[in-house]
Amino acid sequence: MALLNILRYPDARLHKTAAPVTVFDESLKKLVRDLADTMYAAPGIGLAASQVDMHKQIIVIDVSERHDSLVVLVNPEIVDASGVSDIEEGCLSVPGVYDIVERAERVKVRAYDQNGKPFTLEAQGLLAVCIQHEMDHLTGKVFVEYLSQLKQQRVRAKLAKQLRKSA
Ligand code: K1U
Ligand code: ZN
Repeated sequence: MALLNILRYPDARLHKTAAPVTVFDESLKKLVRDLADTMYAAPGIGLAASQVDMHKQIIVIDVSERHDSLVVLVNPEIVDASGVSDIEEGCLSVPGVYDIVERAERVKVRAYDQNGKPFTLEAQGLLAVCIQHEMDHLTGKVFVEYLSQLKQQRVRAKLAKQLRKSA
């Protein structure tokens, strides 16, 4: 089991765009296992490869209480979205910050699993919000960037204080 280092906002590497996966090999399966182990250990309900400085289109999510429903999305694409959700979000790259972002309530996602098998997933509620949050990471967007400038300034000040305390 390997736990990966999660980048902290405002690290510039969080703003890189992830490339599609083209080869479904053993190293991809290992990265998926490491991402899942890192997510469960954090603990979190989702993790995008971008957050561990691996700029490939890979996401792991598990919103179950028993940690027994891992969803792996490789090269995900939202093909349908509807409704409006206002679930409070957190982010392992922005520890201690929670806020509401307007997202679609339901999404239909097309993706591949770690073996290269294509599938379609229909999600709603927290799973749908988590998928949208993690897909934003793949395009270099962090959820706090949806917040007002004032809130973003406060987030940066809070994170800078956390950093000073831990130094
Ligand atoms: O950093 C991330 O992208 C993961 C993030 C995912 C997420 C959470 C809530 C709404 C949208 C996306 C997290 O997992 S933050 C931690 C968290 O939510 C949590 C931690 C422990 C137990 C339950 C939830
Ligand atoms: Zn996040």
